[in-house]
Amino acid sequence: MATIAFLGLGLMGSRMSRRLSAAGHQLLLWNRTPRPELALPAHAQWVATPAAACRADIIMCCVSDGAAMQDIVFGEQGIASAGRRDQLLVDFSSISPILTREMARQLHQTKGMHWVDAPVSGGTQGAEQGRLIIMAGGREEDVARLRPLTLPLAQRLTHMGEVGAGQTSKLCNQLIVASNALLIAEAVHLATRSGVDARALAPALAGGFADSLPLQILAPRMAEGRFEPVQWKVSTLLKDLDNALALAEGCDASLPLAQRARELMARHAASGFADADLSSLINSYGA
Ligand code: NA7
Repeated sequence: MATIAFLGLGLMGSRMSRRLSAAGHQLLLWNRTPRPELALPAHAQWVATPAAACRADIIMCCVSDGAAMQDIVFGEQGIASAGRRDQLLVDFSSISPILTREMARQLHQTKGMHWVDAPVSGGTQGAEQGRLIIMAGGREEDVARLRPLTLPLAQRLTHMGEVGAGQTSKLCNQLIVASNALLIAEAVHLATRSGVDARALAPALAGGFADSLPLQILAPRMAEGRFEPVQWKVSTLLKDLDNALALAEGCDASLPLAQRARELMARHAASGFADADLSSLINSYGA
């Protein structure tokens, strides 16, 4: 079994690392803020810095955004200060494909390390159950090295192309999730205002053309005003929409719906809901 370093134990990383440990992998764990409340899984030990995590065979990261990846890779005591030739860095975070390509190039040039971007979809529920889907970008041989390690994490890993292609695919996923979440809030709002019990929507629409995992997860929570526990942060979707719009600008793609979703999501985040669950979007509709 490979020794795996896992950096970033937030909502997703804590669940993913627990599944890797349960599958028997030796783990080196690091989180920027110490998290003593997280029970240390079997076969795991804490390390003090990202650099110290580099004694693992493979380094996996799952942090908030591109700035966080820059910190843990190129910051003081970062991965770049201790990484070794042909060591593999796997980034499960969702960040910009443009930044991904730049960081991967720099890490390869200075350290000879290889990068696979492997953002995931499926939320905390998918992470908990090992049912995530992974969209990977990187060299064929690096993705092949990663694939067996993802068995406890994901129902599917698809190799989408060169470094950055995984992140681009994840942005496509997030365009659909963000617009869908906003439409679900509108549907719950319309049902409620017009006198239909919105709690009945998700079971009624199950299996029809409008059905989706977000509908099944978000609609009941919105209808009942249940926003805890946080499963998808509003700020996470906002970051993804920003990255998608920046990518679109660079390749002359037009994304009018994503543009509108970004405006609505930004307004919601600015009214105090940045760290709230996506189900809180219903509050923007006054019911
Ligand atoms: P969370 O639960 O908000 O967790 C974010 C993690 O990222 C958490 O471990 C943070 O550490 C870490 N983080 C944030 N900024 C930094 C910096 N600057 N340096 C090091 N570590 C940092 O997010 P999720 O688990 O839901 O999502 C993670 C990714 O998967 C994200 O890209 C999603 O879009 C998909 P902290 O505990 O705050 O010290």
